[in-house]
Amino acid sequence: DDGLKTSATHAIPFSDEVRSWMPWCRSIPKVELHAHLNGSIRSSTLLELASRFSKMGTINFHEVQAIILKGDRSLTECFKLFELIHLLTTDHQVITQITKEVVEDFASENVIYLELRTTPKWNASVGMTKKSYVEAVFAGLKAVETVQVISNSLDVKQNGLEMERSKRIIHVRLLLSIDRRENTEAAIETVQLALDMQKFGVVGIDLSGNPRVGDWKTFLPALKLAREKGLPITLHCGEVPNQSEIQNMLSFQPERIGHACCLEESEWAQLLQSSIPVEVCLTSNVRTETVPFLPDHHFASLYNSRHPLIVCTDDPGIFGTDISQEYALAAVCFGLTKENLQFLARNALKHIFANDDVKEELENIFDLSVNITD
Ligand code: 6MZ
Repeated sequence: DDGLKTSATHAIPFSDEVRSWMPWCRSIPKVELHAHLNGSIRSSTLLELASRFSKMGTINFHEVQAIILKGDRSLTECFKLFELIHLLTTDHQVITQITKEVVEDFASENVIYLELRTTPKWNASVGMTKKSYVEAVFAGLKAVETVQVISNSLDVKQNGLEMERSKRIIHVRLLLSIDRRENTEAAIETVQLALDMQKFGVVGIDLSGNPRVGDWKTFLPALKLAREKGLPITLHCGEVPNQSEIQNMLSFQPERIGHACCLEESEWAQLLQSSIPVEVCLTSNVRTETVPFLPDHHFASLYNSRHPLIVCTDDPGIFGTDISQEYALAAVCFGLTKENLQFLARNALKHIFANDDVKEELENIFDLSVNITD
């Protein structure tokens, strides 16, 4: 199926052209660095879960179905949907299942390195702690069937990659997210958990959640702890206009930022000067109306300034997109060539949080594939 997942709206134009780019965009190896686990769930799985919950009388299936299938949604509606999704997924088995499916879906788009981010959650009623939540995510990585998942360097040594050379490989690492609704203590708990679980494949910290909620000062102690311990950080920055926060974030010099939509001129200059790589999420920004019209997206300015950027999906499940489609949109809206896209895909490796061995291995895969996909 080479069809576009989203119906074209006035904000995302040129659907025929985008469609024609899809097979090629799918065929090249890619790196995904900004994808939220619960935002990447298949709609079919969400509907299945909704049906299960409605049979128990907890929710009304038709109401939930209407919400899930709705196309465009504002940023506020988006966070309402996340509350609903979390209601359906707060259970170890479900977390394991969705992780497995999400990794299989990224692998089917030829993603060879995935940094998946998720907010560790606790829920006493199902015996869930932040730690057991993350363990359920790792169990999902082990359950993947369609490709061989490598999530840490021990995997490579113990499992002997040679055994399964017939299967394609995807490297998956986790970022643990701090939700902006959390207090300092909860944020620190997440950082400590990330530190404890580095050996299993946690490689960094993300700050995300409703950008209209929470205060920079609340998260700073946790972020400083991560920094002190050498854990890389990516921040959702400038999803809404909030000058003082944007300035604080840029001055903190995180290893990467996501979005960077609502920067004033001086902040924009600060960003360009900083060389902090930006995770760009085209469809997400347009769907949530943080960027009104795709061809006006700041991708163009970043790209033309040769600022490091990474094409990412954000929440492919809820925005009806996938990483190949994001590359196709970039090609069509900003007039990029195949060579430009291949450069972007390979260049993303420079900004991964996994170690240099992984980078080198993946660079080889890219270089081998260039001849095949020309
Ligand atoms: C900010 C977002 C987001 O962590 O439960 N999340 N945070 N901006 C966005 N742009 C649309 N999209 C997703 O995945 C879902 C969570 O990721 C964050 C929100 O905190 C959301 O609840 P996990 O796996």
